[in-house]
Amino acid sequence: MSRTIIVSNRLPTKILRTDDSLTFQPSEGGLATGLGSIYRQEGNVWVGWPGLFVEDASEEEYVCEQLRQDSMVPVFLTEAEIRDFYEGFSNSTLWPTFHYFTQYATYEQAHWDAYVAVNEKFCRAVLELAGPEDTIWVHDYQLLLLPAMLRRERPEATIGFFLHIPFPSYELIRVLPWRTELLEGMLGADLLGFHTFGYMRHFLSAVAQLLGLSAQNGQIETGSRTVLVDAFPMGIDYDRYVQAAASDTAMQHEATYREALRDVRVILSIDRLDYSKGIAQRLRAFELLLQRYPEWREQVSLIMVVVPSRDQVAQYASLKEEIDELVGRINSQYRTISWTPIHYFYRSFPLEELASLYRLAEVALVTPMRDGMNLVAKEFVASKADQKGVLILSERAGAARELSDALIINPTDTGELAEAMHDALVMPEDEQQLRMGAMQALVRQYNVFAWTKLFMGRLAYSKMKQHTLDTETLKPVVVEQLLTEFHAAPSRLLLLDYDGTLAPFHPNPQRAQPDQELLLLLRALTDNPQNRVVIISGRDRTTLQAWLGHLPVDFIAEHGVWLRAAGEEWQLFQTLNNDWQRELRPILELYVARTAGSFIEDKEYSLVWHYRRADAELGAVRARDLLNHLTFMTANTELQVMEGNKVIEIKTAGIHKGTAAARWLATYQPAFTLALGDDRTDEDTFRAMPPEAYTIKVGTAARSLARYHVASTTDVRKLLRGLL
Ligand code: GDG
Repeated sequence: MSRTIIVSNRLPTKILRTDDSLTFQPSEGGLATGLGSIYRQEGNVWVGWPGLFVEDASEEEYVCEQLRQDSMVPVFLTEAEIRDFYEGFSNSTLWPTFHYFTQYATYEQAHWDAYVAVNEKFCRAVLELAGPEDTIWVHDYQLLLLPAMLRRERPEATIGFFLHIPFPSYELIRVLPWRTELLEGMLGADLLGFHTFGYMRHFLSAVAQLLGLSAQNGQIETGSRTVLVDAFPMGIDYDRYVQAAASDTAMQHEATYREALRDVRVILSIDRLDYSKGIAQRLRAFELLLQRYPEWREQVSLIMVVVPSRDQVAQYASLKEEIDELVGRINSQYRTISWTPIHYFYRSFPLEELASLYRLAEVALVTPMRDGMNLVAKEFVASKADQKGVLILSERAGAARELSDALIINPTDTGELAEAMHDALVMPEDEQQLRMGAMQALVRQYNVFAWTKLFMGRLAYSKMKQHTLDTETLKPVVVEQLLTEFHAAPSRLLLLDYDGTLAPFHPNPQRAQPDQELLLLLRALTDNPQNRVVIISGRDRTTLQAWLGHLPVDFIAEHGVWLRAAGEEWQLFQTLNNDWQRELRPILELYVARTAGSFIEDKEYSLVWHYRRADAELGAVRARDLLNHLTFMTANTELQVMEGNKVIEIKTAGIHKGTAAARWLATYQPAFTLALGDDRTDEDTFRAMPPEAYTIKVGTAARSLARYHVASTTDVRKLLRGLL
């Protein structure tokens, strides 16, 4: 039976050591509350840290056994790992960077090393559990490297990844010394989920800028797989909050609080202790409300719950001091014998007590500086059975994208926030109900079950899509068959594309000259008189001649325009003219001027605009523009506009690698044919091949006419070495 293995840093249960026994408790935090309701279904398992340092093997065994009964598998971490991996890299490097607090970020090599090591530890734990049919769902910023680590061991596995915090602009990501490894780590997944389209856009931009991989419709071609990227705003277990708010316990608590508060109106805020949550700014705004509108004094109190979190990280300890100091100052200044402005709790509450606070409050203040989603906002909405109450929500919480009926504010604008509190307190009941009703409909429908279903559905779809678009991977059995046929054949034709096939791309095409290994390989292949090696390239003949002309290889240059058999003269495929270059070159020059880093390559019978060195996103935009422009200019002419790998080429229609390759096939009538290529222009070669030929696409597995595919130029060379 296939099941889902959920992997996150923390298990949804935390284990506390009390005197001489261990107690198991549900852990707080968005992920635990969100997925806690669903993971137990259908034999699923949750892998993560149980929040305890085990003392000996027997305790470890006991914990494993207890957790196993609740479908959990612990990954035990040491104190040093928690210090360097969790408090260090996760919470002092990634968390501040991803929440736009780079001033708090540290960059410690030892923390990075621990991050790699702990991700590996998780990898081993998952591999031990996961069967080939299982789906692995990795969560959050502590495990960014895990998808690629799993992929390395299990190339066929189904792996999803969801990021619960914001994905920041490329400008912040680029600051990280380990940015490439982190992005590559994430790309090991088949599906990458984010809360909002904004985060997803930032991720795609970072991948384009830093890894040079562009995306279309949220699909990234990594070279070996297509990775789907999408936005899935996470929901809550709606009914659970409705029921908790309606429970007897919640109502009893509410009654007790109400009695103590008398008729004072309540504004509520609930967060983990974190600088991203805007707690201090919120306190200042509340103070401003009391200054600007003295009539609210003794009428309104702020109940502020701050759940202790990460207090081992220095920044959190000083934030705690700042909050303590602010609350003390405001309370001492405004309080009266019978009224406390701020009721401040630095601890966590059981769910029913939390629910009673949601019931009690007329206004919820959810005003983070940055927040991936923020589930408290949705829980407040779900708890309001009578639809009375107002949500004040930061525009920088992911939830603001959905909850547009909240009062949306900029959390740094203290004045705006104070005004929003006032507006909320005077909002007519029918307007409150209208807004709350609309938000409830949304939060009810897009609950955590819908979220999981949507994510899992897309993950299955991405896997299915990979398979239907795939050319078959060149597996060892096929290689064996290929070698047998090759060695048995008296004459063999090898049609080899150059860039991206024999040699990797270089930002400057003129620097992609063959290395020693390649030259020796081609020399050895041509030493055997049974082999005919044809370099079939879009490059100009001068370059090919200069780089490889000393070898007894044949050439098809400029996409079939120029041909040369080994030891003979260059000849044109047919008589051609290039007068059109005079008219079209100025257009390309315009695009060079508008796109820094792009340039023109002149060939005798074609023109090429290269944009590999341009800003990735700008390059893609300009390429689309130029394509439209040229399609218009070349309509009803004998010219053809082709899109290659970060190039756009104009050339005479009807002459391509395929027509030229067909000439070689007709002349030599080889007993064995192998064609290798990486981009669209090589599809013409593949199309011209007889069905028994071995056609192999290099790079992405996306749709190709080739029968097989290999990942990289390294694999190509390995295959060719096998022919020696
Ligand atoms: C991360 C992202 C994203 C809080 N106090 C108590 C308590 N809680 C529960 C809340 C809520 C959860 O903790 C907090 O979730 P948030 O979403 O507000 O924030 P993070 O923990 O920072 O979570 C966040 C989330 O992941 C999910 O993707 O929304 O943006 O930062 O469920 O109710 N629960 C109990 N007692 C408390 O005192 N029982």
